[in-house]
Amino acid sequence: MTPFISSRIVILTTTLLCTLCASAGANEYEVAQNAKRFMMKGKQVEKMVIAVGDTVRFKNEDRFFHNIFSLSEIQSFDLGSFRKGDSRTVTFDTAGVAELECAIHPEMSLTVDVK
Ligand SMILES: [Cu+2]
Repeated sequence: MTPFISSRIVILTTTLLCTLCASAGANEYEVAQNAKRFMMKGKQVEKMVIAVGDTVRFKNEDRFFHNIFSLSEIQSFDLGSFRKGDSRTVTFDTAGVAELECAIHPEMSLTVDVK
């Protein structure tokens, strides 16, 4: 095998492995906004622990708009306002703690601990 071909195989293999490890084990969680609370599987949640690379789907189950934003150092975002039945997703790609709030309902907050 020529050095050229073997180095190409190494690059291809590395690329394939990295693609697999990036997708392996990544979970998607659904967090509903219901009665101005964050809910997971029907129970109120104030803090959740996820892994780097996991995605959280936020689904509005209330009859009014919700918004979700984070000013946290690990990940800052603003999902805008979305109506009943609509959802928005966030993939957390940095370890640390993110504090999420709703700009419309200041009493709503959720801590996402990304391990
Ligand atoms: Cu809200």
